[in-house]
Amino acid sequence: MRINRRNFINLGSLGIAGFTLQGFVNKQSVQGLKPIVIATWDAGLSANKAAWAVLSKGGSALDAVEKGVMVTEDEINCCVGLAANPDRDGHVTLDASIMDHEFNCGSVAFLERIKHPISVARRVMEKTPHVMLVGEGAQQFALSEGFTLEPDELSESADKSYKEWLKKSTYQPIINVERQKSKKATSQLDDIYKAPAKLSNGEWNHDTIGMVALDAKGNLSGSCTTSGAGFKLRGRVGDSPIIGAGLYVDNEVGAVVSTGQGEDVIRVAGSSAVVEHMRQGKSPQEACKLVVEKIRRIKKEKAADIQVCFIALNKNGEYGSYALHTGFNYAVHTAEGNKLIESPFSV
Ligand code: SD4
Repeated sequence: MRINRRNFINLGSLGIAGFTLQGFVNKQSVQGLKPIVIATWDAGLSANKAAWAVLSKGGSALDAVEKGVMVTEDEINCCVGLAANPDRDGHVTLDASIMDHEFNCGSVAFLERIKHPISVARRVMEKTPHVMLVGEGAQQFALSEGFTLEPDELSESADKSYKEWLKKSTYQPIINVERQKSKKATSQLDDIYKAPAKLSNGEWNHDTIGMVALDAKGNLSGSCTTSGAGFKLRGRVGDSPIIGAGLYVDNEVGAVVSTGQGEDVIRVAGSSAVVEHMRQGKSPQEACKLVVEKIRRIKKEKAADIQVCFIALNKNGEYGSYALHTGFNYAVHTAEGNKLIESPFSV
């Protein structure tokens, strides 16, 4: 969902968020309660609400993270799901992954015309001996599982953005800090990637929802679903469906999900790396920070042109996040309510 300030206030007044703490900077990983669910970006508020409906009744973290992100996949004019921006050839292609507390995992990538990629990913996990299905094969599998083939057409807002993009057919990244907005792309990847950003017109601009949850039984699960990067090269797949990169769950330690420029999350096996830092005793926030800083070191001056963010939840219900740049937020739902937290960041 592209949420501008006005929509954001409306969400609050509609009671979608129990309460919000916009502007609150989470300085430390927070001692959490059980059950708990956390999800990326402001769209996480409504996704959390659906996940909480499962968790609060004693449901499993796995069901919660599927039901939660389905809400975002369903949004009209959303950045996630079939209403999102298309690739360069004008087709929406979707990636998703899911992982439970027993290292079971499933994912789909380059999936077209299926409304709920997260549920297809779950079927891959539960009904096949595989972890990942892509493209036409993933679509065929979805159809064989009873999913419906949706029309091959763009949402109204995506159609508008695509026509606008076609005028130049180039892409300058929009960075989520004002001072960087005028910078030129420094690599081909940056050129094709539309970085998650808060635009100067107040709209949020991102393409992914990632969610991790701890249920009443103490089990962790995670999910991630995305349209990837708007106007990407056809066939481009990001971090979100790559287990260990966009999502990782180790029930002894914690669960992590990422958003931002997937290429740079993949090259450091980002979510798995965050889990390993937590295993070594780091708090969720410290663990996220270590991996973000590694990406910053690798990217050098090109780090100015990308955004990368992680959220992490450990076995004790403690959570935290870290982003490369300002502008990233995430939603946390416990028995105390549903709140939006501004993430700490590196530069
Ligand atoms: C990707 N990580 O495909 C995703 C993009 C994203 O908000 O997070 N956008 O690289």
